[in-house]
Amino acid sequence: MRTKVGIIGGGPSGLMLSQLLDLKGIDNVVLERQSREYVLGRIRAGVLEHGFAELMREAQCGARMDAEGEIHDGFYIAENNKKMRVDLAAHTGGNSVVVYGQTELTRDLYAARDKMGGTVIHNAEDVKPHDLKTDAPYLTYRAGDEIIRIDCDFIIGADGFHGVSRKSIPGDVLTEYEKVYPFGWLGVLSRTKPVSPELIYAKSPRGFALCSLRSQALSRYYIQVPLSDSVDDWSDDAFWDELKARLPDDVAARLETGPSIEKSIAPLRSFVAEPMRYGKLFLAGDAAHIVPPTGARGLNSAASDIYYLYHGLVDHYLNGDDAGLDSYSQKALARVWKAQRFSWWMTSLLHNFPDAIPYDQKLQQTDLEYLFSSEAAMTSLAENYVGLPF
Ligand code: RFL
Ligand code: PHB
Repeated sequence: MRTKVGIIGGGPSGLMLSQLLDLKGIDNVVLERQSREYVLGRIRAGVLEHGFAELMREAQCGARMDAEGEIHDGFYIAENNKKMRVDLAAHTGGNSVVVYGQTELTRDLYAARDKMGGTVIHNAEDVKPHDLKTDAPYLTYRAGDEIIRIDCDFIIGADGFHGVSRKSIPGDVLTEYEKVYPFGWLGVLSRTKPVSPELIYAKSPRGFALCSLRSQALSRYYIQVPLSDSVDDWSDDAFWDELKARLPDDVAARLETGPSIEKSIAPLRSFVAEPMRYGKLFLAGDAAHIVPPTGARGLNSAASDIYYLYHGLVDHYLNGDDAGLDSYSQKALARVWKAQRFSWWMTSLLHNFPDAIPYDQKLQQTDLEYLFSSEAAMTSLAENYVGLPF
């Protein structure tokens, strides 16, 4: 088989790039290790920044997001039994975010790929990129007993944090920066009415909690838990009790509880791999960088990589200009690091750190007080949360 762009990973990054390239007539193939059902069963992001939503529209996949997603122009930070509102619109010249689940947007991207007759190969085992430093790179994968080869001009590693792409860059070329936090988030999805029309990020002496939503009938809640906890340690009742104990009294009193329809723990980690290009291989999204979910930046950072790559590849194929591809790693990383900084800051502001000394706790308290007393600090939070320009 031969294609122009071989894409490893059929998550949001890989599917979005595939769709955008196809719309420009640039032939590509997506290789996904899992089944479609498995990919659509993962519950992840809920908040999309403006730039991501724009890219969905450019990919001709924005109709359902625009009809069913909710525009949010603010959220709350709760502490000490009080809720304080972050007015995103007022601090960003009217900007906002879209609440629309990653599961739904992935479904929309699959539907768009099907409609255009795009090639997305599922259950592709042992995917391997080869000859990345030559002009004839290729991919292989296994389907049953058969090894299939795909010759490409470029290979895109959009295969998430545990993928094969980053691992195929030699160790002496790649620098990895990592910070592992001493806690995770236990998330619950439930068919209940959300406790608040806008998200609530709650700081509490018992640990962080987040009230989010997927729709007016589907709620998504998270609580900070020690890394040693497992999902089996948390019955639904124990989860609801702990969540209530971390929320302001009036919010806890209104909380509608019900059976969980999904429950999972995600460890919190910050990670960046540099550079994001090795010969004909380009890394994008979680394959190159991940953030703790506190700032809702993960998927949104992936979107800016895809934006730069898409334009770089279009310039290469349609205009014979390689400047965009040559500057990809540098441009993408500049924005990636800003998302890293913001996610680290929001995580540090709102979580309980088991090894914090009283001095650290005072600084954390002061950081929060400063935020709600300074227009400049609030503007900085708001412009990062809605997303810096691509
Ligand atoms: P993905 O989604 O991990 O997709 C990668 C795909 O590659 C496949 N794969 C392989 N395929 C072939 N061969 C291999 N060897 C392969 N290895 C892996 C995988 O099966 C998978 O289908 O990466 P992508 O596309 O870069 O997308 C990144 C986002 O998924 C991620 O950044 C966000 O979910 C992060 N995130 C959030 N981001 C936001 O912007 N806003 C949010 O509100 C938000 N909330 C969250 C989040 C992530 C969370 N978790 C669970 C980590 C909330 C949570 C709880
Ligand atoms: C979510 O709804 O899953 C969500 C929302 C905001 C975050 C992280 C996750 O910061």
